Amino acid sequence: MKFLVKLLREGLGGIIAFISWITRPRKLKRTPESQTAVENELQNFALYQFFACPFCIKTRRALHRLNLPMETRNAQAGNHHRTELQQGGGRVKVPCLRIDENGTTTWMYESGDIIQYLERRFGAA
Ligand SMILES: N[C@@H](CCC(=O)N[C@@H](CS)C(=O)NCC(=O)O)C(=O)O
Repeated sequence: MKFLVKLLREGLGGIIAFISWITRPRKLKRTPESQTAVENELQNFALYQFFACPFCIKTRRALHRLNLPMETRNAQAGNHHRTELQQGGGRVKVPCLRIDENGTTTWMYESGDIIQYLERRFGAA
């Protein structure tokens, strides 16, 4: 039964991920210099996520729209990124944005908060 629920959830998530992929929004355009500067900043960022989680799909969609090619880390069971998330952030909940800046690591949970933060920091002024 548990297996069936997992299969259904992941199947549905896969369909949502596919629909989201074929209806991807247009990417924000920056000058090449400004895009390079943004990508340098993104070296300090990573998104812990599951491929088929609807909240992660929503967040990845925002990354695409904001033209933020950020590293994504799979936090599914059995993956070492899950342990990092549990130990660093304090819980396994995705999406979670990890920001390593000025010698501090911030673990930001909640898709709405992550998207709002990225829009404020990297969105069009
Ligand atoms: N309100 C949260 C919901 C996130 C959420 O429920 N994520 C699920 C995966 S779809 C999760 O991490 N579940 C694991 C758990 O709760 O332990 C958001 O918008 O980010």
